[in-house]
Amino acid sequence: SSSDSVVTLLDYGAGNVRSVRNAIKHLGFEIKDVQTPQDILNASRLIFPGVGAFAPAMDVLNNTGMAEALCAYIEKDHPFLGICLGLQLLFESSEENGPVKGLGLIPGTVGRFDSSKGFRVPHIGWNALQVTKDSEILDDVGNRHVYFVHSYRAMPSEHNKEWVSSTCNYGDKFIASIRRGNVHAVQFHPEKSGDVGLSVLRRFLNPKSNKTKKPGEGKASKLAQRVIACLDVRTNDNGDLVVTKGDQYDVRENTNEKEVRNLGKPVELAGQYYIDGADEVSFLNITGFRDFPLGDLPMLQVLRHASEKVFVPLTVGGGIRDFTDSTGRYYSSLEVASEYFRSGADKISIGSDAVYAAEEYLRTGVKTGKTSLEQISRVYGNQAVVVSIDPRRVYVKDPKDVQFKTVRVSSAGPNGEEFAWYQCTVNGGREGRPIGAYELAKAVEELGAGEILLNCIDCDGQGKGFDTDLVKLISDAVSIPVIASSGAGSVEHFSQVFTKTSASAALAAGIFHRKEVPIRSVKEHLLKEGIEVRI
Ligand code: 1PR
Repeated sequence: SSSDSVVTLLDYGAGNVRSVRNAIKHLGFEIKDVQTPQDILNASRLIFPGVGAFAPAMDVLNNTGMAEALCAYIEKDHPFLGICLGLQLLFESSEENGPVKGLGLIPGTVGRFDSSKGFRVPHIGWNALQVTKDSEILDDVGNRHVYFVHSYRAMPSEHNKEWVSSTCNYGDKFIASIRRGNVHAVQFHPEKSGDVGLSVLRRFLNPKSNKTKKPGEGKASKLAQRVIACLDVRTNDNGDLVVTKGDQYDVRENTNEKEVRNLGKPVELAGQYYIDGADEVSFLNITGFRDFPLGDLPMLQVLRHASEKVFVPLTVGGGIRDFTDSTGRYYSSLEVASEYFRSGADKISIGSDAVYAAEEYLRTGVKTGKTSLEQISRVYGNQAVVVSIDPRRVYVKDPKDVQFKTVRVSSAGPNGEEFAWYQCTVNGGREGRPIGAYELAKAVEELGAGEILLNCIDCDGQGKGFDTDLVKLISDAVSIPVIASSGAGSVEHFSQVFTKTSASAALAAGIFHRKEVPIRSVKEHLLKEGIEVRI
């Protein structure tokens, strides 16, 4: 194939660059993987998606001689595109588990966002760029949103301003992209930013493409609230993997066959929701607590196929914990999560295992570093780890009757109770545990969770709205983003949860599977209510 359609990709094996591969292929290019430093020097154009943490990345680059080759390649002004950590590594150093020396091509130190400024860290979601220099590859971005997911950022200064091509406001005005000649790097994820992101990659890969500026028609000004489509997945009674949906977690039809509700095929539905404007797509393997996720390969196949056509973040949960299979082979939760990442997941979500980890942590006050939550966030970064909470509302007459945090409920309980706590459950809501959602959320934030997916068994599938008492309790309790889930039945339910709580995202399933309300209508309603959304 002519070198014109070949892109050299530097994948040092730290995590999920499958989505970058898929985006490059989607744009009609072939990939040549870097095997040796010489491959870098021979490249006609090079894409470097940095994934994971700064220090391990620099270790690999230094130990393989790739750091030196990268610097030589960039100093010759050959076409280069760094993504996320691939931008940060160009700087002098980073404070992440640092200070750690970077490639030193751009003056400045990469530092952590300061959550005390009231901005949730990690910075996860769709934000707006202020383009400060003609950067060519950003010509189609205009005022559209692009997807960020990071806790560290590089700051513009007198010493690096010749490099800065765009900034983004999130507490700090940080560097969103750099450009000098043919050398580009972006802090956001073009492979996860929908059609806007694909246009950035297309312009990098096709520099001769039409130069006409088509500024995006969006009205991006700040971090958008996310609307997430969720697909509960399990095998039905004759072994097919289907999208199902619980009614208060009961997924069986109330017919005499009591078959598993079947709402469609996972990959098809995910592709449809991407086209309809979902900001993220989540797959929940709801029988993962008993089947072995790597055993039921279909789930990995679903991810591989979905990530070939869904260019917004994919989260997968269900069954992420240590496991010994029937032959006695032990798999750590890290191995299970790594398999999901390799198959195309950008984030994984942990349910039951996080409850056990939080109970243990609250009992001992000690971080062992051995829980699935701690191990996966240490290797992949906490922005890749979501904790999914399955709470059920327990009304109490008097808060003093329980040792868990209670809220004054907006509508009284069956016996006029004015308070409630939210009991966590494991195994898909089947077993109640001695810990409240409030205590769990604060504990898992300490243990390294990057985001909370907050379900509510009572509201699940009822279509009567989110439990805003619960969402407010939890989103006020932590400084990581909280995704409200369960109960969406109308477009108003989405604007209610965003105006009554500080949820960063709203997730829904049934309302979309039952084709009651298209995702686009939800976003148009939110826009009308003055809520920032990605269009
Ligand atoms: O415990 O780590 O194996 O994870 C299990 C995961 O599967 C958890 O995220 C848990 O929430 C989910 N899960 C387990 N059983 C069920 C079930 O329904 N029987 N799904 C289940 C829970 C939450 C969302 C749902 C929202 C919105 N459902 O998937 O989509 O509640 O629903 P709605 O908009 O239709 O109201 P582990």
